[in-house]
Amino acid sequence: MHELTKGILAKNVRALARAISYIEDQHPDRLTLLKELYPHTKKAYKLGLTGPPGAGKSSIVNELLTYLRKQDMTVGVLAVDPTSPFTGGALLGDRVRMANHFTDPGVFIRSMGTRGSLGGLARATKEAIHALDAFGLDVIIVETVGVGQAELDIMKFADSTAVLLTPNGGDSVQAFKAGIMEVADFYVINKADLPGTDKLKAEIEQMLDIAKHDSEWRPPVIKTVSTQRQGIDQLWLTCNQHRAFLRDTNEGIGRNRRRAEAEVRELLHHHFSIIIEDKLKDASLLAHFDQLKQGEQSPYDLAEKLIAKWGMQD
Ligand SMILES: Nc1nc2c(ncn2[C@@H]2O[C@H](COP(=O)(O)OP(=O)(O)OP(=O)(O)O)[C@@H](O)[C@H]2O)c(=O)[nH]1
Ligand SMILES: [Mg+2]
Repeated sequence: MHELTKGILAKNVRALARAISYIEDQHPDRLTLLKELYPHTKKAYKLGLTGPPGAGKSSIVNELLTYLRKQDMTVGVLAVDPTSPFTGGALLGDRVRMANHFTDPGVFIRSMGTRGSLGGLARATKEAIHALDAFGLDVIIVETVGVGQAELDIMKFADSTAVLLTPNGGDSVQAFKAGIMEVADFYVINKADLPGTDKLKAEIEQMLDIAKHDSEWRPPVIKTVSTQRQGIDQLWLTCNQHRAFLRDTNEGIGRNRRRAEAEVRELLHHHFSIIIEDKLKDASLLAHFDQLKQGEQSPYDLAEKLIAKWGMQD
């Protein structure tokens, strides 16, 4: 067994941090670690929290941490920012927002940015989730900013996905456009102390009226004021209700299966794209690309030729 696997199973925080760096950097031991850790995963409840910049995600996470720690639950937080080059330590904002929890041994907080996440932040994030899960945390919270495709990919790996909106953001319509309805298991209207909260709630409920969603689960819309610690108990109650829904219906099994399948697909895509990038480094290809430039060969012919040359035709 790998030293870091042993460390993680023995609840050594440094081993966990190192393993996540291995995952981000695609260290040669990465797959060995993931294989060894996998049988020890699946116990944690994974909550994804996404929403526009400044919606109060970190503030909510901070309050949730306080709430869960009072109930003696251990919690891991991955703060994922696809727009940030920072990784490894913690982003400044998260450090400020979650300051009280950084020294708590029952809490593990890690920021992940694009730098260092070779092969994609979404991949690195869900592999990091596996590591946190194997470490034995009760709850894993993944905070991602924005509602772009990268975040949606990340959110597919949560048990429950909460979409955070604010009444002042004017972001509701935008969020719905980005396909967020597909991933939202519930909505959190944060900054409910600001005007426009009821209007936003009505808008979301209206969307839900016409949208297709699981017949047994209509995504609830809850209100929070994270700066006043309001609604955090309701948020956790909603998490538990959704968790029970997953457990008591086939939806949970279906999701796990889809997740595992997606992960295999991604690993294969990743594997083959590396092979192709490697082959493309071949210097003899330069002449071909020159021909393309001069219009002597079409991209279609060249792609076909290379596929045949590499023996990759089906
Ligand atoms: N009025 C009000 N302000 C809030 C509330 N929750 C958070 N804020 C403020 O909103 C700002 C952004 O909060 P963050 O928790 O950093 O938001 P975030 O979504 O994590 O931001 P990014 O990670 O930068 O995308 C801070 O100044 C908070 O004090 C709330 O319930 N009401
Ligand atoms: Mg934040």
